[in-house]
Amino acid sequence: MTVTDLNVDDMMTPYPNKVLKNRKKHIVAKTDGAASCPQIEANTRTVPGIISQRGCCYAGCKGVVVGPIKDMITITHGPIGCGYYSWGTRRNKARADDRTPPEHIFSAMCFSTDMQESDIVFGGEKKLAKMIDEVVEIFHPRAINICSTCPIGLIGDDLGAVSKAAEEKHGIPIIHYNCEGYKGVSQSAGHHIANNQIMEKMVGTGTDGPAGDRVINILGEYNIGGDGWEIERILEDIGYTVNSILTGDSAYANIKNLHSANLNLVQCHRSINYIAEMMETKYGIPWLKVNFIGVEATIATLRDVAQCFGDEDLIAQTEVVIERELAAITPELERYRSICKGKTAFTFVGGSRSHHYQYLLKDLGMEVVVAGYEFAHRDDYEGRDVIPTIKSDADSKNIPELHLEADPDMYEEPNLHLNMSKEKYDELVEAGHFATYDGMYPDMVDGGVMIDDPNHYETEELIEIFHPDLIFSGIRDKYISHKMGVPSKQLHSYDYSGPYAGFRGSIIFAKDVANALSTPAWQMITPPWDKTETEGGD
Ligand code: CFN
Repeated sequence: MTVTDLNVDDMMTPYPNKVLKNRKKHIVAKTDGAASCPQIEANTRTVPGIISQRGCCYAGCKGVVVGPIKDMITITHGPIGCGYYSWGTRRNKARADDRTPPEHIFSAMCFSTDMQESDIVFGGEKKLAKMIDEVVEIFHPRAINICSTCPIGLIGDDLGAVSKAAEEKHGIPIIHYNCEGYKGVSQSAGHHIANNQIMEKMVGTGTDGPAGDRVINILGEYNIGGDGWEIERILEDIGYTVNSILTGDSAYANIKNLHSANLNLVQCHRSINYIAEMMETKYGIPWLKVNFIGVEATIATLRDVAQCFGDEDLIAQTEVVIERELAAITPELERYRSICKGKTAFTFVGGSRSHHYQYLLKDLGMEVVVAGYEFAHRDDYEGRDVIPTIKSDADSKNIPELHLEADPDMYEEPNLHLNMSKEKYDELVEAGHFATYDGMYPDMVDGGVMIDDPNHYETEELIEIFHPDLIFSGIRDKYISHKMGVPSKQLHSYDYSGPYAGFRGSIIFAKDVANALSTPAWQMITPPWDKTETEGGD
C-alpha cells in the first residue's frame, strides 16, 4: 500500500459531508517526494461526537508541565476525578538530590480539594484556603501550585485572591493556574498557561544558580521512564552542568535559577517553546532545538551543542563520549536491527514524539508510514520557516500573552551567554538552529501520511489500509490494535519500560520493539468480531 492508493474519501465514507470536509483538511500525504509541505489544518476544535485521543487544558498544565515539579505540592482544585486520573499515569520519574531531600519530593502524591456539591453551590475558596493551611502544616513544601478544573471556572472561585492571601500567611510562593479543562481545544492551551506562570512567578527569582560557562537547561524533557537521567548522564560526561530539566525530575529550587544558564536546549518544542522564547527575549539566552531520541539524532544533537559553545575541549570530549557510547551499544543494536529492519510502523502521540521517534525507528531500519499528532500546531508539521506568522494558540483568546521586557543588564546581544562570535551565531541560525525549527514533513517517507487529531475510527481504517507491523500510540488505541492482530507499544508512558532516550535508551527501545515484532501471539488472535457465537459466548 502506498499513499497513491489512499483515497481519503473512500476511507471516510461513513462521515456526513460536513465532517468529511473538515477531516480531509487534517490529512496530508507525501507524494513523489514533494519538498514543500501542503498546508495541514491543526490546533482546531475536534468535531463534536468524534472520539478524539486528545486531553484537556488541565491535563496539559497539571499533568504535563507543572505536576512533575518534585518539590512543589500541586493541588488540583476540583471534584476528585481530575486529581485521581492524573495521578501517576505519566511515569515522570523523580528522585532526591543535593538540593531536594526525600521528604521534599511530592510528585508521586495526589492532592485535591475534592469539591462536593455544597462547595460547588456555595463556592470552594474557603475549602481551598483550608487545604493550603493543612498541606503547609503537614508537608512544609517550598512552594505550591494550584490547578483549576472545569467547575472552578464555572462557579468563579478567585484563585488569585486565595493564593495571594495564603502567600502572605505562609510566606512561600503559591502559584495558581486558570487551566480549566474546557479552555482552548486540547492540552496545548494548558502548556501555554503553565509556561506563562513559570516564567512570571519562578524564573529569575533565584540567586543561587550554578556558576560556570557550560551551564545548560533541558527544556521540554519530562523524564518519562528515566529519559531525562540518560540525557543528563551523557551531557555531564561531556562536561556540561545541567541546571534544570524542565520539568522532568525538576525542582522549584532549580527552576527559579533557570536564567543562570548559557544555553537552553529544547527537546519537546510543542510544550515549552514559550519559555524558551521568553527567556531569549528577557535574558538573551539562546535556545537550540535538539532531539535525544535516536542514536544518530543524539550524536547530531551533541555535536550541535558543542558547536554552540565553540570550545575545542568540549568538541573533542563530545567525540570521545560518542565513540565510547557507540562501541558499547552497537553490537546489541545490530542484533535487534536485524529483526526490525524493513518493518513498518504508525506513530500516534501528542505533540512531538511522533516526529522524534522516527529517528530512532530509522536507526532500526524501520519506516513510519503514518504519523499523527493529537494536538500539535501547524509549525510542528510544516516547519517554522514555511509559516510566516506563528499563531501560537488558536485558543490564545483564553491565554493572556506575557509581554516581557528585555532585561538591560542581561541582554546585549543574542550571543551574550555563549562564548561565540556574532558571525558564528548567524552561521548556526542559518544552519537551522536557535529560532528555526523543522516540522515533521521533511522526515516523512515518500508515500507516508500525516494526520492531525486522529480518532478511533480513522485509526482502524488506516490499520486496515496500511497493515503496519507495529503501532506506537497511547492506552486508548492500544487494545483495539491488539485485537486487530497488530502489536502496539505506548509511546506516552512506554508501558512499563524506558528510558528510551540517548544511547542506552535506544537499546531498551530496540529490545522492546524486537520482542513485539517477533512474538507469534499476534497471528493467533481471532478478534471478538470474527468469532462465532459458540467461540465468543460467555
Ligand atoms: S511527555 Fe511530552 S513530548 S510534553 Fe507533550 S507534546 Fe503529552 S504527555 Mo503524552 S507523551 Fe506526548 Fe509530547 Fe511534549 Fe507526553 S508526544 S501526549 S502533552 N507529550
